[in-house]
Amino acid sequence: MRVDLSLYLVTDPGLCEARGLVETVMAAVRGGVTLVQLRDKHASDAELVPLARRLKAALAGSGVPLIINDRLEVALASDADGLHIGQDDGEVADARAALGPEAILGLSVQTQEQLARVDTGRLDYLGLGPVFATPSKHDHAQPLGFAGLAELVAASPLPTVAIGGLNAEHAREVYRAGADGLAVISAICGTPDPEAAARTFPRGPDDR
Ligand code: TZP
Ligand code: MG
Repeated sequence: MRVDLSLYLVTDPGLCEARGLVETVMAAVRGGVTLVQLRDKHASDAELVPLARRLKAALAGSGVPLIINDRLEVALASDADGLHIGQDDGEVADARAALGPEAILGLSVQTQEQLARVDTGRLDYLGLGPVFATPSKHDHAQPLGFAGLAELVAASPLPTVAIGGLNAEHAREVYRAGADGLAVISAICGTPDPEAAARTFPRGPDDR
């Protein structure tokens, strides 16, 4: 499935708490977010399913797909549009088999070795990062910088989205590295006005 990766919002339960998670996401969508990932490392599946369903209902009609981080069962139970998994979150083949051919399936990649093993035919995109060190992900891999990002993008068989410590100021360098977009948590969720924050990002490489 072709997916618009240009401004990919990843949620964080703490940073989205002030306004409410669904409110925060919808404000960001009004500001131009093209894809939303529900990410919560601590909530149980039973807690996440109703939240995912509310988010899916809120996004209906916006054209913005909902991706679930890590939890295949939550993605299935909430009728989300897709799943994003990391290197230790199970087999891509199993996730694709369970989700079906129409779902969006993304994988996090941090190194050339991981890239060489990517199951290209079953994935829609790769998340590459972290570009910079970030407090939003504990125990993240060694930051890539823009040079490392560019090397991974050049070798990627799939569309790519850069992640990790990114804000609108970095968009030019991310696109110069060849990525298809930016994925952010704090640059949108961690601001008092997520809609305005989203608007500061360019809509792809040719905007601005
Ligand atoms: N994966 C790599 S870095 C990261 C994830 C989920 C966190 C990105 O958050 P922020 O606040 O945009 O740096
Ligand atoms: Mg994961």
